[in-house]
Amino acid sequence: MVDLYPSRVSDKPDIIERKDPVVYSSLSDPGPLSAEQLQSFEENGYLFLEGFFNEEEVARMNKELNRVLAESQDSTSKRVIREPESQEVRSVFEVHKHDDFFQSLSEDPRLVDRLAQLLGSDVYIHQSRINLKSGFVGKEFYWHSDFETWHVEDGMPRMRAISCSITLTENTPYNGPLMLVPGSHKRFVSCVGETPEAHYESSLRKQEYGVPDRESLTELVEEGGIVAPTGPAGSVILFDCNIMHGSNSNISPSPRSNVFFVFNSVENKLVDPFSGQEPRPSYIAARDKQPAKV
Ligand code: 6CS
Ligand code: FE
Repeated sequence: MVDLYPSRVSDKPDIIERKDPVVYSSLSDPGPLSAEQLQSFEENGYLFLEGFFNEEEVARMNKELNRVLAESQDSTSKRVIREPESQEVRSVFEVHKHDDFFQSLSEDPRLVDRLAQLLGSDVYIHQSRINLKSGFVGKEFYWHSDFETWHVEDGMPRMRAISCSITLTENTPYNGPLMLVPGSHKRFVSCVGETPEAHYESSLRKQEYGVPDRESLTELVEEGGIVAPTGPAGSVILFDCNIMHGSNSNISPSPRSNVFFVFNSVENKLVDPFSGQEPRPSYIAARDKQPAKV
């Protein structure tokens, strides 16, 4: 299969145009998102749905989050990723498979219908995780395009996936909220450097390959600026797989936790990774609808 988005193959970075649609359905097709929302997603690469879940739902989600966190603290499961400089839990992967509550959340028709509308097909979960970003110790996520990693390391051929981040704590300017570069989803930054073997073992704690060079990032930010949606717990941020994003570390006392589901189109099945390396384990990237349990 031809590689439409080569990355980590040259020692010079490059910015190329997106070769895929952003919204895969027509604005006039009926669906839960309005034509205005679809247009805004097309243009900016993200949608902020403030207060999407009600208070009762948020309280339940928080309770379940704390349960998963307590279960993970001393766990030796590979699905539990620790912070780069401490043993605090940073992320718990594949919660849509291993946890009944988060499984049913990932199947919530209010979410799935919106994702299917944007992607113009049935969808499945490519990756799920809870990100804890604890107070004082939660470290940053450096700037990156998720698609760059999913393409190179997982073999996701086209840009036809969308991330859905559900905020489980209030997102404030102080606790390391998600930052996005509007419009950057229409350009692909081809990154430099070769992927180390088993890169995920370090990248999920601190990503150092598959990140944009400073000149490209500056160009994207000069064009689109940076936004950091803030709002109450229970808000939803939908963002395109190729939008440039990141977040600062959290030195505030309160956590910034979110649950994160990546919906991929069933028309965009994974192929062999474009790096030529072994695919990452299925708890990070589902290679079919029934990934094996870890
Ligand atoms: O590896 C992944 O799938 C995701 N995690 C990181 C730290 N970067 C790329 C992508 O968002
Ligand atoms: Fe990301």
